Amino acid sequence: MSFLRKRQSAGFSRGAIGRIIVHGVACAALAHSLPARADTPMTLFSPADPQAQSIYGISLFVLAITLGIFIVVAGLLTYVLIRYRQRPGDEKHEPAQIYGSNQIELSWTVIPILIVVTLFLTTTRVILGTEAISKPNGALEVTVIGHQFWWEYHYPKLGIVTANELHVPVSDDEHPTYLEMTSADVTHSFFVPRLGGRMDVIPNRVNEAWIDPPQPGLYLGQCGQYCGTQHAKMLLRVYVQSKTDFDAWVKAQQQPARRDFPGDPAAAEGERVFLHNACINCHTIAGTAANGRFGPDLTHLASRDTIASGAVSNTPENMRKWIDDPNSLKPGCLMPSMHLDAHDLDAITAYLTQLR
Ligand code: HEC
Ligand SMILES: [Cu+2]
Repeated sequence: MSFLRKRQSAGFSRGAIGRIIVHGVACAALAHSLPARADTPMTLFSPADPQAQSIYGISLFVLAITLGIFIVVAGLLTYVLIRYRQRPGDEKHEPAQIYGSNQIELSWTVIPILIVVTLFLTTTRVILGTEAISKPNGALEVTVIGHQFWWEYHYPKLGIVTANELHVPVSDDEHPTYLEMTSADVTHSFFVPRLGGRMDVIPNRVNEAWIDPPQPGLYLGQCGQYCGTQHAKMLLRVYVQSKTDFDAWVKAQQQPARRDFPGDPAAAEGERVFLHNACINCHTIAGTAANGRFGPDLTHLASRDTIASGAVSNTPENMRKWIDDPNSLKPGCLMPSMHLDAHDLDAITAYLTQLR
């Protein structure tokens, strides 16, 4: 029994109707035939945690009802179009004109009201059911801050700050991950389709959500709210790890940045160049004088698989290209080109690739 299932009295997908619909709708057949691998790309049809599952259940329910409406309306329309089409000799007379039928008017008023009330109640039940769950003591807390066009993550109790790639432990009964979310500039939306719901990230407001993934793996997401030029490259990655892997990651992230580079003069030179450039106004590297907050924390940059919010993979070539001119990889992003010469570019790249 997972965390949600144990507590959520209103879990829609657990209900009998939910099960009937899940197995009854064509989409469900498609979804169930999809591989349940944790590293599948973003898909709405393969929910991986209980909250995503109950949202999936309710969406199938809504889909089933609207499909029913579509079939009835389109069916009647087709029938009437064919049955009462114009035939030779019809030009002379008008069809019978019918005014005011109580039965018909009542039915097209009452039936839609019932449908809307049903949709409203079932949806509310799922929303309240997931929101009512109180935070267990063992929950991992993460603060998510949306920026144009990247994600900042703080683990307040662990003293970790990182960007774009969120690491969380596999959720056993008592260890879901609570996300407190806000934005540094405009409205964004934290959206990892296979985990939890989609939650807007709004300036001057804290929204809460939680994810509860039972399987390790990589879950992809992206900003779900248009937030500017590079909205489409505001990707996010959630690494769900076993308890041991997660603890090892935490340990590594808690270290200050590497400062000595024996046998690697390029990296040492890179550190010097970095610390004497405007980079430090926007970026933090823990343990150095760099403590800017405008851009992502770079303390353990090399431990990430991607840079620029998932836009490109973290290779020395991409890193150099990025520092040379970020706009070549992410046009419109908010890091300016520093117009460094080749020597400085090579040195900073050598330095940053050492920050494991
Ligand atoms: C005006 C502020 C600013 C300055 C100055 C700046 N950056 Fe950035 N930097 C940013 C922003 C904002 C991002 C995030 C861009 C995005 O992903 O859309 C970023 C992203 C990065 C990234 C990718 C980080 C990641 O985790 O994806 C690297 C590496 C980087 N900057 C290095 C540098 C270096 C090296 C310098 C100095 C030569 C520098 N930056 C100067 C604002 C700045
Ligand atoms: Cu965004």
